[in-house]
Amino acid sequence: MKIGTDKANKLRELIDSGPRRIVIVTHTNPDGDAIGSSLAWGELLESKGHDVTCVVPNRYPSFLDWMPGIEQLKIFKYDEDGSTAQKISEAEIIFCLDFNQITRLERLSDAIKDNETAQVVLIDHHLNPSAGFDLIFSYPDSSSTSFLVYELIEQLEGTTAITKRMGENLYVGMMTDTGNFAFSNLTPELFRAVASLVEKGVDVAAIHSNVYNSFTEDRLRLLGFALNKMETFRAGDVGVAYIALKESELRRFRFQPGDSEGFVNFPLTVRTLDVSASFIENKKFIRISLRSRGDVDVSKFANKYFDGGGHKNASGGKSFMSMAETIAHFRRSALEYFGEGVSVESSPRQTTEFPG
Ligand SMILES: [Mn+2]
Repeated sequence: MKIGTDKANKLRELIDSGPRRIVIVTHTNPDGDAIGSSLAWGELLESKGHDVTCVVPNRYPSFLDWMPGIEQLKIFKYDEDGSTAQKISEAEIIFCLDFNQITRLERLSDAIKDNETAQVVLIDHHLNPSAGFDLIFSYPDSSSTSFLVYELIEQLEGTTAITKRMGENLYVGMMTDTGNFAFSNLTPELFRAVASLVEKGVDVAAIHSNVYNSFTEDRLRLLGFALNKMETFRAGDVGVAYIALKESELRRFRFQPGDSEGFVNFPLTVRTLDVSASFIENKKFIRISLRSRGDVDVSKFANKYFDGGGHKNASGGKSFMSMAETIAHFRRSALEYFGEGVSVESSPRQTTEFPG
């Protein structure tokens, strides 16, 4: 994508105007893109002499522990001495990365709202940003916020400003948000960016192994359990699968945050399935993740039935109903939305592939 010169200039003015107190925040349950883009953008700002604090609402998954600079991340949930809250209240600029609704950060939302003087800048790739930002870099066509940050830095400073450490962080976001370069929005520009990161010494194989081959035995067994529980049905022409995990089940496998990350992608490895959902229960609500392939749009679906959102092929939402009610609502909604109310149970599809 092309970042408008006017907007780029405004951003340049903002970050080139002497040392500032800057806070970078990202979304709840931060993933590789949230953290990768935050750390890389933070390092760039630090190199320009700013006082930078990167804040996440809650803990990140342990497979990201190795990311360069992650030990300096402030976890707002554990801000016992209030020092992070103070950083937020004193910030002159607040960057919001990889999410676009300030109201969805729970307690951290209030801390940001209470600072009425800071310039609030959005850098994100999710659809439909909310109001309340002073400067908006919203590019839903970008495959990750990390790629967007790469392009911003390229435009503002040139790629020479990107260090190997920043490259490693950006690569994590580019890799994880594209399902290891397998989903949509894979542009020539993205692969050129990857090539330039490799030129800086980023070790693609090592990062892949750090992120994807670092799970616990419990997590692998939980995945096996989840896949065995998978349910499927047809909504018209659309094959739908879902995985539901209750809190008591998660506890049996000593669930850690991030353990269910990616589970929702597995059903789409089945040729006849087009939509996959996961329902992961915690103490307060059920987290819903949705994936689809091709033209099947789970972003609008999430918005219509679960007050959620995201991208066409990857979205999510929350349910405050019980697991049974959530699943019933999901089944009804999927039949209505994807299948115009016609399920295979009542109207079997004609097949000519396997006669007899
Ligand atoms: Mn992202």
